[in-house]
Amino acid sequence: MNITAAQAKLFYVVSFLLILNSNAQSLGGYDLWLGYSKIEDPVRHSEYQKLTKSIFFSSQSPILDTARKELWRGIDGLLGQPPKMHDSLSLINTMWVSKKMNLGKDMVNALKADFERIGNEGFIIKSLTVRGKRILLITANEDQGILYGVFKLLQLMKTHKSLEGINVVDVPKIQLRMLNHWDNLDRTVERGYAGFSLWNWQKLPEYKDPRYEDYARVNASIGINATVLTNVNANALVLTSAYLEKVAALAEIFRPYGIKVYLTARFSAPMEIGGLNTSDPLDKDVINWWNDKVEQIYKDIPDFGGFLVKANSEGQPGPQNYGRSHVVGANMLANALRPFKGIVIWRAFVYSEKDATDRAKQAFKEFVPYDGKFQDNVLVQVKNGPIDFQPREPFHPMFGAMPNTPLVMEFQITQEYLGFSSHLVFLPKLFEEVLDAETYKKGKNATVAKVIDGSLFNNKISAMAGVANIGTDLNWTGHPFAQANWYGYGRLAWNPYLSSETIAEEWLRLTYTNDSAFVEPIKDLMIVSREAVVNYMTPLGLHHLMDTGHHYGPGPWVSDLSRPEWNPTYYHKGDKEGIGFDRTPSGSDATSQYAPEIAKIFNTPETCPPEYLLWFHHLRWDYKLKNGLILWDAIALKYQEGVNQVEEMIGIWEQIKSLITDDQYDEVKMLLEIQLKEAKWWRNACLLYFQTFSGRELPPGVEHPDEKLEFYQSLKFPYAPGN
Ligand code: GCW
Repeated sequence: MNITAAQAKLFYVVSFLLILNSNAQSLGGYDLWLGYSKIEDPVRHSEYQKLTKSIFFSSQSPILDTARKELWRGIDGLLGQPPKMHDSLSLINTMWVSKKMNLGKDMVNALKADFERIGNEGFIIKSLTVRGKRILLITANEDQGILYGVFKLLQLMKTHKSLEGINVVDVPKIQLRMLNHWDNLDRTVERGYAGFSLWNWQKLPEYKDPRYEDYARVNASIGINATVLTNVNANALVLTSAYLEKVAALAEIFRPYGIKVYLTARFSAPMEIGGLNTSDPLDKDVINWWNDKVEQIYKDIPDFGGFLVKANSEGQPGPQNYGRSHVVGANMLANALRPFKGIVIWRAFVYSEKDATDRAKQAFKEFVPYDGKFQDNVLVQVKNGPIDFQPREPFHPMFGAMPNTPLVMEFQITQEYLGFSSHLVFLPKLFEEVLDAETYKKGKNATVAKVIDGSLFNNKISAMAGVANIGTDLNWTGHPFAQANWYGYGRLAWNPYLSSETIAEEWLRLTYTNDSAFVEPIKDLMIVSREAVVNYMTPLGLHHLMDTGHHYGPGPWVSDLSRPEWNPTYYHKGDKEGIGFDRTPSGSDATSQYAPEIAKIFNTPETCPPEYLLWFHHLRWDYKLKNGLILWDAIALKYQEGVNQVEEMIGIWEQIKSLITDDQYDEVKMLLEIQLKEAKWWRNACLLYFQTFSGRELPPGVEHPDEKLEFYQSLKFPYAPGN
């Protein structure tokens, strides 16, 4: 090495160290689970080095280019030196990355069964012997499969998995794996707790923030292939030419990552931006307007995905404004999109202030009779539970009740009712509980996951949607552990049968370290976190006790809102006698919307799982639970248990201090302290309030509140985010 080269190397090393240093201080978390730092384990390092010494990778498309770039970047980082990549195949290649069409006949024949399984998006990673030489093969039918295969390989390497004899055949079980952004055109994010919207509409289309590509890359790494850019409380302006140009710019950036763009369609757009005097879906001019609009969109965005629509829900306009049904409205849009293979996703989140029956029953009542009446490019999107993204709800009874309509699962990744981005709550535990729930439609073993992936009723199209928790915060999600919810959502959209433990472990290894002294205890912390939030907010089936509007903190006493079902008192129905919502046949009869096998279990308090007890029953304060406690004591002890669980989480976190950087440690520690303070706030406020009905003392083991009820009731949060 001559002097200049040595100097250059020194300069490189020094600047690299400087970057590392500044990363730790100011860019902590930006890389999410995709940081590629050098693998220290010498055994794995040398194994991977041998396998990736010479890579054949012929790329002839934008998506393959993306895959190739990622592979290069990953190996360069993980092994500390860039790989040699070749466009043409030779026997020196130790690794082949190639689509099926570029493989030899013999190999295609040998892998025939696998190729038949993996469809357009699946992939194969295999260790093979070709003419006496070991090679590592990544192959797929289509480009997108190669991209996912590359990400998978890099994840395996990052988590130090041996690639000797590897044989992975993986295919997504759900076709559309979507994010729903509730992002407004002014860049505020409804229920967003991680800064502002990523989409800088003001500077688009010319200014393409590099973060857009980072966003696409991260999503592709977990298999997300669709994104709805705008809020379901929609603004018609996004459908004007000026905005569509901007949408097209984003679509172009996302395309090489296999991600399609969707928009929310405001039903009154023909009037608001089209100059018509009606938006009646049966009006000829309205139909023509949408047809022209869709044609215009596809001119700019040839692979545009379609529309997501919130109609006649919480004041949004819809077909019912003209006396037409959801079916008529959805099918009108579906007709406009069909020639371009676009789809309509119509939300079932409806409840009317004019319907005095139980809100939990309304979506089912309104939508189930429409089963089979929607066009085949319409999907109906249903929230996981019948009320609204509570810490715990039973699964929505619509799942399983509409065999002839593809239903989209809507999960909320952003923590509207779960402590915003201040509380550590690992949501895959919640998602898993819903997906694993038994519907008893078509007999046993008919889980919600099977409804969603289309396997139970043989639906031709399947989808899952997650309301994004992403914003302009440096680490994207506010709480570092909220990244795990984004990651975990993507993994479950790919495979709704994965366990939350598996997901937690993957994420921890990819994000923090492979050291099991860290991974094992923190995995336990994550798993317990979901039950903790249920316990300190809404134990034993209580729900919607959050303070009004912003949903931050407890407000179980709120009873003065214009719509009855916006009041927490509507949900807990606490009185001198007892507490809980009677949804059995003697009450609202919501249980009859479930299969008889389940209704039977829910209908009697003795058989109802304790976690849903007060969801389905109004019980006396001295009702005796199976565990021997009277209801009042059980509620109080659950609130205390939630607080104790957060204390345990802090204890676990303190134990791993030496295993991560100070910045990483401190950030989560501070947030956990907030969580503890707020868990106590929840316990105190709710117990003091419910005590005004029960008139009973707190049982031993429950800490006494340090303030009076009036104090908690006087707290106001005019600037709580996301509202
Ligand atoms: O939970 C409610 C939220 C609203 C949201 C609505 C919905 C986008 O509080 O902010 O609106 O659900 O899902 O449409």
